[in-house]
Amino acid sequence: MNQVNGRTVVVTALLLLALWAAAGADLAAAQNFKPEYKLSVVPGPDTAWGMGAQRFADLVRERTGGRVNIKVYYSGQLFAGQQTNEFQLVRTGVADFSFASTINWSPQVPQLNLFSLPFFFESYEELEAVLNGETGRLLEERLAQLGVTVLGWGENGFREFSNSVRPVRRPEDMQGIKARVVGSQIYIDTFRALGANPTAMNWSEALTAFQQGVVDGQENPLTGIYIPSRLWEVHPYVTMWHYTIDPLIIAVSTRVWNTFPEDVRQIIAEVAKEVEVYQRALSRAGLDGGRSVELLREMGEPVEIEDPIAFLEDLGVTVVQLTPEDRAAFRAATQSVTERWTQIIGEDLVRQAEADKAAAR
Ligand code: X2X
Repeated sequence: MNQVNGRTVVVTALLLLALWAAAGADLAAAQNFKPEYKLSVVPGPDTAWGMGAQRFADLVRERTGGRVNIKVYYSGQLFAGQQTNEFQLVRTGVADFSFASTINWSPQVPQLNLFSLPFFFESYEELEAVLNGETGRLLEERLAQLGVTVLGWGENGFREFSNSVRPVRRPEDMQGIKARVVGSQIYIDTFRALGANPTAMNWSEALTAFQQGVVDGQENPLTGIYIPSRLWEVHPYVTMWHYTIDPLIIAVSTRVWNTFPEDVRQIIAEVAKEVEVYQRALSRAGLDGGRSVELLREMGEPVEIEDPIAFLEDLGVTVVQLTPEDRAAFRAATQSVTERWTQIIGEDLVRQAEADKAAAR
C-alpha cells in the first residue's frame, strides 16, 4: 500500500466512523420518542374543548419539529366503557395526554369534586383565584402523586341547564324532569336533591338519547357544548344557573413526561400556557362582558357568535336568567349535597378554596 492510498483508507475509515456515530446518536434521540402520542378528549372536534385539544396537539408537533406527534382521540374513542374511567387511561398508559374535565376524573380523584359543588363558584374571577392559588397547587400536587403532571387549565365553562319540558327558574320547576348527567355521583345527588330524575350516561350516547327523547334535559356549558352540539333543536329552554364550573386539565402522564428531554418539556409547557388562554377565550366568548371576544380578535381568531344569548333567542330559545333570590333558593335546596360532598372532598380543601375565592372579591 503506498502512502497516498494509506491516507485515503484512514480518512475514509474516520469518515465512516463519524457517520456511524452520528447515525447512532440520531437513532438514540429518535428512540426517546414514540411515533404517536395519544391524547384523550370526551367531546367532539367542533366544541371549544375539542378545538383547544387540537390546537395543543398541532402547536406541540410544530414546535418540537415533529418529535412529539400527538394525535387527538375525540368522543372518548380511547375508553372502552365509562367516560368516568378516563383518569385510568392516563395512569395506565393507554393515553399519554389528556384534555380532561375534572368531572370525569373525580370518581378516582375525589378532591376534583370541588368544582362540582353546587352553586359554589359565582364568577370566572373566583375560579381563577382558586386555580392560581393554594387550592390549585394542592390539586396539582395530588395529581402528581397519582402519576399525572398538570400542564395547564382550560375550561368547558359554567354548566347550565337545558330541557324540553318547561322554563326552569325555581327549584320546584325541576320536579320530575328526566335529565342526563355525567356518571359522577355528585351530579346524581344534586339532581335528586332538586326533585329531578337523573340518569347517568356517556356524552357520546347522550346525543342520541336527546334525539330520541329518552331524557328531557341535560346540563353543559352554553358556548362550549350546547351551541356546537345544536342542542336548541331538542331542548329549547335554557336556565343560566351557573351551578357548577368545569375547568379542563391539560395533562400528561408523568412517566411519559420524564422521557422528554428538557428542551421538549419547555416547549410543551409553553404551548400549554398559550392554549390555556386561547381555549378559555373560546369558552367564554360572549359571556364575560366582551373580554374574550376582544382577546380572540387580537389573536386573529374568528369569532362566529359574539352574543350567544341573543343568538339563541333569535332561534326561539327561552333563556332564563336567575335573580339572586332564585339562586339562593337553588343553593338552599342543594345545601345537603354541599355538606355531604365537602366531607368527601376534604373540609380543609373546601375551606382553602373559600379563602382563595374571597381574595378575588
Ligand atoms: O359529558 C359531559 O357532559 C361533558 C362533555 O361535559 C363532560 O365530559 C364532562
